Amino acid sequence: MDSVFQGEIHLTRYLDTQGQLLKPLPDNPALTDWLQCCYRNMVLARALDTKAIALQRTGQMGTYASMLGSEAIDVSIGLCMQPDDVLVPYYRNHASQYLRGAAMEEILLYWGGDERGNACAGMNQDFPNCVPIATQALHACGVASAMKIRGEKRAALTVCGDGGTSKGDFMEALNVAGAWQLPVVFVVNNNQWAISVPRAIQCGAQTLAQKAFGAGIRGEQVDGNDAIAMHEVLNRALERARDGKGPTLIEAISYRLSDHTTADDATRYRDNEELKAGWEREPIRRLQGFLHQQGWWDEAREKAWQEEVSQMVQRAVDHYLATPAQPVESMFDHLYAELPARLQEQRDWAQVRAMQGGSHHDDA
Ligand SMILES: Cc1ncc(C[n+]2csc(CCOP(=O)(O)OP(=O)(O)O)c2C)c(N)n1
Ligand SMILES: [Mg+2]
Repeated sequence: MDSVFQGEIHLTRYLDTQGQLLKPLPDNPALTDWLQCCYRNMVLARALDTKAIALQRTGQMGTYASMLGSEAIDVSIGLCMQPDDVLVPYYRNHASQYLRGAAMEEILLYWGGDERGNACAGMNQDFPNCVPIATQALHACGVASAMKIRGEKRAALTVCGDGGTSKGDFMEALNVAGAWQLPVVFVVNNNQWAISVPRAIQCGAQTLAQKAFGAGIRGEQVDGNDAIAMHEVLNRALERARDGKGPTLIEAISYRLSDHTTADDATRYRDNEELKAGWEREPIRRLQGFLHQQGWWDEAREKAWQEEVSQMVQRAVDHYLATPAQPVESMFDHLYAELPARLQEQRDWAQVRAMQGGSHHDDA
């Protein structure tokens, strides 16, 4: 028998868990500034995340999907994409959205159930949050097709979780991206859990990145807790896409340090030892260790930045809490360009009932 196909998946990693370099830094003079900027935004992301959970726990916000543990992935995406690339996110990319122009108070508004948070002026052509698993992978292929047809030097980047890679939508998206050689980058945030389903029983393949082979596209793994590695792998994939060299699937290995969402309690299905091991690998302490060793960050800067960050987040929270609720009929307003008559009728009814101060409980 002749071997007709060989495939290999490479893992990119620069930092060990303490932030020690495992190999020489890439030769890139801009990296010093980039890594400091990345670190500052990872700290900001964590502060926003902590506050968002506190708001939900105190009844001031709705169900929230934490980004605890995926800060290096989300911030690197936000910093590596060009403004005219298009982000097609899932429900855990708040830091990427913030860096691409969403205000923190808008992010809070969305999770507070207010659609205005999903239509931020600063987000340009980026897509809103996608909650139905993996459907966004196909939307990103549509965006990338348009870019290709127009001959534009842009890329679409979409994110999903490890569980999302089991959906037909994901496999169909990889297939069309390969068949049409689309300028799209698929980032899989492999945080090892899909609610209560662990990665080990999610898929029989050794890596999720090798799903790329079936579609004829590039696939690779990266340590998603290592910002230096994320920077390299994302830039390479985005440049290839913009240069017409085709799509890439990036499996970013991370760990979900939080519950799935605030509606979940992971202690019911997850071993505490595993969580403790996850904290040993977390991205912020790792990058902080590295920056300290290089003399690019110190205690004084850390203290000043922590203070600034808590003020920034508090300002966003104040703004969010002071935003008057939308009228009840606004729930119909982002569904159709032109509302069908039946829904228009319901909208009118809701408006009248709200003006009368009624609720759905008091009549039939
Ligand atoms: C089509 C669809 N099916 C089921 C769900 C319910 N659901 C929400 S999150 C989730 C698990 C996703 O896990 P993963 O893809 O690993 O992403 P993570 O949340 O871990 O980042 C499921 C099944 C959904 N939102 N959409
Ligand atoms: Mg997951």
